[in-house]
Amino acid sequence: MGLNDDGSKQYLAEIAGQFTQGAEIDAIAPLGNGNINSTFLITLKGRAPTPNNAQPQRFVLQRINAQVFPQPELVIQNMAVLSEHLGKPTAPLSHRWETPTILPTQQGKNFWIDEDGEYWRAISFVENSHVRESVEDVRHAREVGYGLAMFHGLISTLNADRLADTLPGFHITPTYLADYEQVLATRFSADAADADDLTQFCLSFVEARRDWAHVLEKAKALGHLHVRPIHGDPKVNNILLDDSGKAISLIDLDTLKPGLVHYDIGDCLRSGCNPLGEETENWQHVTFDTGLAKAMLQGYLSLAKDFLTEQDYDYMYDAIRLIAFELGLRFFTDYLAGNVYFKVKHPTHNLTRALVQFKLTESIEQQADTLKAIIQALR
Ligand code: GN1
Ligand code: MG
Repeated sequence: MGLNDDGSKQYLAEIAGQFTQGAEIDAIAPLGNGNINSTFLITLKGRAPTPNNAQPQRFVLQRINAQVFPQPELVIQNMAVLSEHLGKPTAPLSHRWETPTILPTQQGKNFWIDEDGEYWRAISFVENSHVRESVEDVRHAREVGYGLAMFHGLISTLNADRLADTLPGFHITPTYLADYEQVLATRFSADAADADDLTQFCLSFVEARRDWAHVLEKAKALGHLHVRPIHGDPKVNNILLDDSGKAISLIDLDTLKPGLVHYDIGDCLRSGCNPLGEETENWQHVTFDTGLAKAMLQGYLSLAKDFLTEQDYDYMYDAIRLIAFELGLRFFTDYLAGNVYFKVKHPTHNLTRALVQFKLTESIEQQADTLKAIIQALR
């Protein structure tokens, strides 16, 4: 059956019922604004919040988009590997930190496949937390950076070989360029003279950065940078805060897989240092805030300096520039392809999103010296 984010309540209740261990459902509500999966918050009847969440009152129900993740069971398997890794005894943490875990079905399985072959899973909900859509101030920026480093630190001892590559090509910019070429060939004549002005702007923008866009993959091939477990999507609204504003969780573990920490650093900064946010319509005025970037990097490096190499710092500026550019390229390609990957609210949504990321990239480029100096001072 087709399902939009409002869903069919009865159908959703049936699916959620697979994970409730007999408890009755009180409420089902859409959660967050993810671009790929469908996510719901389930509240159970007759439960009250407990300190250790032993009998959770709420949990997250998610349908994994199988068009994006060709093997949804591997996404779930990676999360199980992470839970097992985090379950191992370590030195006590200095403050609260929670990582969502998988909740089993009645039959003790990690997911439920519905009659249409869709994969559903339940995940613990981090109580007493809140999420913000954009970075509010320097203190928040520092916490976002700290949260990413906390997560990187926890997974730095996990062997990347234990994680499946759930999304081949994810954050490999040359792969996105190749996809883009293919879509272009089907859309335009050789000179693309038939494209409108905004499309022309995007086409030239990509063209001018085509060679440089290989920078991180080249560094990987040269052995300058090394693959390790990464989060894959550490945007601001995936970092939860407690009431005092401290980072306490990095959620949305769909893209946990082997990669470069640079993908995460770039993604975190492109998301957090864009005060207008990635969904703004006002793309002409998008800028990259280097003050927030400095605070975010300070927060990140306060922990991450322990596991970064000198060469990791050498590619930090490029990473920040590249992931903004890459996301713009992904949105633009999807716009040209007819919006087949990212959920959209209107036909030009992905074009506007691409323009936002390209303007952000431009702003990063204009402030290259400032950013490089910030990174240099923090080494
Ligand atoms: C997608 O679905 P969501 O919002 O968690 C995308 C990320 C992008 C992000 C941009 C698997 O994440 O890579 O950065 O949109 N996830 C995937 O908002 O492609
Ligand atoms: Mg995500």
